Amino acid sequence: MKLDTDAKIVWCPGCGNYSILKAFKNAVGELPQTVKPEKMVVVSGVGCHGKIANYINLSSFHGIHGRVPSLMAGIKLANAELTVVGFSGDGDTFNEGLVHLMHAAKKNINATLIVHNNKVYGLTTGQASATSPRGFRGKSTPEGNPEDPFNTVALMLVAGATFVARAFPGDIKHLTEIIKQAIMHKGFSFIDVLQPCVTFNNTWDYYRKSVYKIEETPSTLDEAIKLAYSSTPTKIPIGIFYKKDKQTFEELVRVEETGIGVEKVLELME
Ligand SMILES: Cc1ncc(C[n+]2csc(CCOP(=O)(O)OP(=O)(O)O)c2C)c(N)n1
Ligand code: SF4
Ligand SMILES: [Mg+2]
Repeated sequence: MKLDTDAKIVWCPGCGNYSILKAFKNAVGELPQTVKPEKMVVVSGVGCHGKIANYINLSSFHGIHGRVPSLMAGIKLANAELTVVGFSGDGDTFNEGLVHLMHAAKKNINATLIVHNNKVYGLTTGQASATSPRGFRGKSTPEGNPEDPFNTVALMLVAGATFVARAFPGDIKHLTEIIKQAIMHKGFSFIDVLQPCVTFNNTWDYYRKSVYKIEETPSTLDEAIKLAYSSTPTKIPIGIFYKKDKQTFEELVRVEETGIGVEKVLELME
């Protein structure tokens, strides 16, 4: 299936988003035939990353800021047969939409979230986000960001995500493999992508020198959290931090299987 669209790509030349787009298209092409592209839905948020929905020839929903995880949940509850992949930004996910993210992970919605974590608000031209490093100088922090960033992987592990990974777009093959595994995982899959923003936070050289591949996925949550906190500015693990089998929210509340009515679903969603 042709995944390209006629839309003109407007990302800055050299933006890490191109590699995320390429890795996703590769992944879709390499998925088992049981995953049908016509049954896939792409959801995107607000920010430079959000335009990705226009560049992929699959059904899509370009949502509002911070609500990608909620849209993913709604789509899965309406039709659990769909394969849902969300693309969101760091500001989108960890500032505006943090609560939505945490609850989608807690519920173990069977969907995949790919975060374009460029550690800056790209579309609004360079403000610090909740993942910007301390000292980051941008439009909103000209003297340097006084705050420490979230440890995004640890946050997702604690929230209950059942597949947690980090990747770097400089290694498209590795990113492709992780996207494939995330999509095939039954449960909430989170991929933190260290995306360079060439215009406001150009981290290509920095990440090329500092990322290293995790040799073996930790077998316990404790070990995964330790690995998440082992990251230093010069040694950043990429790969799969954690993977666990657990019943999904859809399995627990699907009306046709459980007889639970829509009122109960709404109550559980509160
Ligand atoms: C509710 C709401 N608040 C704020 C904005 C303004 N806004 C648009 S994009 C953006 C941040 C984008 O940063 P990020 O999510 O990191 O995406 P990027 O552009 O870096 O891909 C903000 C604050 C908005 N569109 N909607
Ligand atoms: S501003 Fe940054 S994130 Fe946005 S398209 Fe340009 S390089 Fe990419
Ligand atoms: Mg961003």
